[in-house]
Amino acid sequence: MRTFAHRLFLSAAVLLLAGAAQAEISVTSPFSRASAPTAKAGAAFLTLSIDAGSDKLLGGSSPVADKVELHTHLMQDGIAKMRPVDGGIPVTAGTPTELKPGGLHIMLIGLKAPLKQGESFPLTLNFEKAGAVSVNVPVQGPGAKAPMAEHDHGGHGEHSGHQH
Ligand SMILES: [Cu+2]
Repeated sequence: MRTFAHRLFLSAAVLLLAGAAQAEISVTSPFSRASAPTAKAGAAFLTLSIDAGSDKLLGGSSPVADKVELHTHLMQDGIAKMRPVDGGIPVTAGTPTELKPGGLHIMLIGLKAPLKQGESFPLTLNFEKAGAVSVNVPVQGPGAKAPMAEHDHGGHGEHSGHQH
């Protein structure tokens, strides 16, 4: 079980880091959007925070895509365009870094299968100091702009599929 071994390794790594009083990275509110059957790319959004000092997100990997890139949106001639981020995404204590639709995001390039609403996939993020941090990313509706609220697990599932 590669995944299990991987988790054990991560736990051990986290314990070692804690022992050395290293800053700890938190990845919260991850979400992705359902992709069209023919889509070759998808995106993931999440919030990064660190309890002390600073670190930098350098890249990542996921079994659902050939390649994971860090992107941002820039306005060019009045049109929002995606660009790969140069030099990584910094995370500083006290200021959570939000990756969200229309801004910084994690691009999943070369999707191996469509992302389906209600499913989730693993994503490993690589940080300059903290190394690999894994999260599970739930897939929401195609127009989702934010992760589903914690208290909203039942009943309003359809709501996340609407574009407002
Ligand atoms: Cu992108």
